[in-house]
Amino acid sequence: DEDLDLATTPLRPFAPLRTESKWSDTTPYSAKKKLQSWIQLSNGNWELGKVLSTSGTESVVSLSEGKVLKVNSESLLPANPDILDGVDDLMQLSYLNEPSVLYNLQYRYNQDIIYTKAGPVLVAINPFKKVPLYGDNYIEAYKRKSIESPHVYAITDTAIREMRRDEVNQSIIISGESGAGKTETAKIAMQYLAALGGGSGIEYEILKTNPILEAFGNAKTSRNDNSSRFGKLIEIHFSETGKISGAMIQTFLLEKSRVVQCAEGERSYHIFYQLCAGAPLALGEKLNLKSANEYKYLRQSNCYSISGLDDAEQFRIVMEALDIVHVSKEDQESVFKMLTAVLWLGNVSFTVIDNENHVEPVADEGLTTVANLIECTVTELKLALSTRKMRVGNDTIVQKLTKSQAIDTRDALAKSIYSCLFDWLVEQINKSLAVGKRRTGRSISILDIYGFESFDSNSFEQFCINYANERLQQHFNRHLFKLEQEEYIQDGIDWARVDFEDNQDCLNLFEKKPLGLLSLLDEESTFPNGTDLTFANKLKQHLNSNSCFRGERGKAFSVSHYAGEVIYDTSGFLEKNRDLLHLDTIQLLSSCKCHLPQVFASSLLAQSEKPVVGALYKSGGADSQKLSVAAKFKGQLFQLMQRLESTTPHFIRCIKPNNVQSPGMYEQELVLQQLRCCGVLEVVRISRSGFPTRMTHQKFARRYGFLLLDNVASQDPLSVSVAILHQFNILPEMYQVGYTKLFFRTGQIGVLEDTRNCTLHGILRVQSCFRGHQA
Ligand code: AOV
Ligand code: MG
Repeated sequence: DEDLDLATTPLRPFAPLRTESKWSDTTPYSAKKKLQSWIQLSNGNWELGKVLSTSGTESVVSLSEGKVLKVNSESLLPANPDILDGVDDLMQLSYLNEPSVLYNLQYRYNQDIIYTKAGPVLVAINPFKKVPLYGDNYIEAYKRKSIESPHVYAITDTAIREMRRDEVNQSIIISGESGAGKTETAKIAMQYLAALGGGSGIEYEILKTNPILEAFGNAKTSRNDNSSRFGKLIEIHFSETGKISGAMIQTFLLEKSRVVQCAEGERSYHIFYQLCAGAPLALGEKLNLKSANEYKYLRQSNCYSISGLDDAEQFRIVMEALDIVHVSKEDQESVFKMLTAVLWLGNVSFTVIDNENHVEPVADEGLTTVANLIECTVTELKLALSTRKMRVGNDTIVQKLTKSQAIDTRDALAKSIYSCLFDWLVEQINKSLAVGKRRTGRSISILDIYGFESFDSNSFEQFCINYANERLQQHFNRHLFKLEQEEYIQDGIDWARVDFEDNQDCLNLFEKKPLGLLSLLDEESTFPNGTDLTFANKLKQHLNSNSCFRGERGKAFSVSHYAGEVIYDTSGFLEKNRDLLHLDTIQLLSSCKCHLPQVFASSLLAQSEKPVVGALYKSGGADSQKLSVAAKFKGQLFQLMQRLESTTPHFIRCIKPNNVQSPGMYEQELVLQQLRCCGVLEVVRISRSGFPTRMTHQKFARRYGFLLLDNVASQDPLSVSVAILHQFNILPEMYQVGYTKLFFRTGQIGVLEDTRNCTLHGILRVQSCFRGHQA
């Protein structure tokens, strides 16, 4: 009677080797008395109940508060014995069905234990409140390994150890939906690295990059009050002595449309509100700075503050951080000038000057302030905002702009200034953190990008963000599933193949040439007559047979992402992808006396593939040689993936327990959906039935050979390895010997490591005693 056996055996360390069906231990079992079972209620939630009787296909179950229910026996799922409540690692569960996993996570979450292991992956559930799990005492405890409970500190510690042991660069890859806690998790990991690798003072600078980048790159969205609107990879370098020697930050695609446009209830970038609220009086006067509600760019979304957040105080924190990363006071003032110029640009309005609807900017406070701040003349600014130079044949003619063209030009200028400013800041930070020329050590990279997003209306930004998440998901899949399986097979290990969710089809939908989303977008973007509608129609024409694609009404289409279906509205896609900046605008910036606009102008010119001025004057007057935004983003992502491929990855999956950013609310369905789509359940299933730890015979023999009682120095690594396994009585079912490697079940290598460490320490102690005696 297998079921009863299992229920009374408190710990079932591993599943049978061959897993035939996908969920072998979730197949409905014949309900038995005494057994606790999961019963799904009509609202979709699972509740624990006891089976009172079973007849035919029906069972009578008792739930909490004396409720009794008649259910189909097939729908019951077995529950784990109480002794397994709240285990640290989901791999320890006897029954790995969905309600059991959900319950285990919730059981811990209710006690503010927000971290749980799922085999090699760390699951972090956002508490939406302060939890007492961080700080020096905890860091110290994890460092000394006196706490075992899963934690970001623990996984970061593992990364450091593996960096030293294997001399391989490491990466900590954090993923999860918007608002799930990625950025907070990244900061917690950085805190641990800084504490362990500190000493030179550079670690303090590294931590201070966070408030700066968040101020300039995060904003309140409907999903998250502090949503990252850019992706970030921070590579922290360690010297051979294990100290932090420097760092480098790479950012990905900042959402610049937010500067000029943002949805009701959301905010633009934090820094604007911080500046308006926190600028010292003298600075405010110098900049002619008003309060946030005087600026159209900030007014349109009707939201100025975030509850529980003091923008003025944040501004002081950012200024202090800028000092620490060595941005000079003079440069800081230029930064604030640029920000204020962007705000005032939004207030520039236009009046019609002829009967062809051509316009001219109104010469008001807005216009003059912008000119003052970027240090150009009002006339130059006026011209740049209302005309466009074009080359016709050998002549250059000046074309007047219509109102909508002028507004687009103004907004494009505001967006460019902001995104150039962001890039410039990152560059300054990188200079300050620069790793010395002697790059001998190793690095740990932390990846925190924007999470998967699905709003009521999704545009080009969500398209790019979700594409990036799709790529990252593939990296996760490849690493944890494909590579593992291939390794077993290559090494001749007897192990069943397990299928897993693969998102290659969705990636193909994006990347295939010439008929993929990205290619078609770029193609349409280069057609002078291409519009969002022609783009949408082209997609429907070419991609309808792809199972991940569906044409929607009008200009919309939908994509089945690994994390769910998203409907995209193509409005604005072509323009955002072209991201044209007229040469007039670049020329305006280069003619400014202030040095930042000049820097921006040259970097904008450098971005064009062929910075031949003549070419920029072609019909439309625009720079048509530039790489499209999507193409550039794809290139960046590929580079990122290549970099990550050369590291040992550590994955953290952040989970959002509710959509309202509230503490104590655990919505089962929402959590389950995230667990399913991010592959956590699959990971556990595969890890448990496999041998997650492995080492080559050579390495194993080198590392543990000295522990052998009998001298086998002359023997080959395989014999040494086998001798070690025998000496330590490692049970045969806990390991497999492959052609080149040894494979171990979870936890086995830990025993050997402990013995090794004790022995080493013992030797050291004996040696130091001995030296002590001599002295
Ligand atoms: P995200 O990075 O995953 O979203 P955040 O890291 O910004 O999400 O987390 C959102 C909010 O959740 C934070 O501002 C905190 O209030 C709270 N939070 C997250 N983790 C913790 C924690 N460990 N302890 C306490 N509070 C936490 V996005 O950037 O939107 O994808 O683009
Ligand atoms: Mg974030």
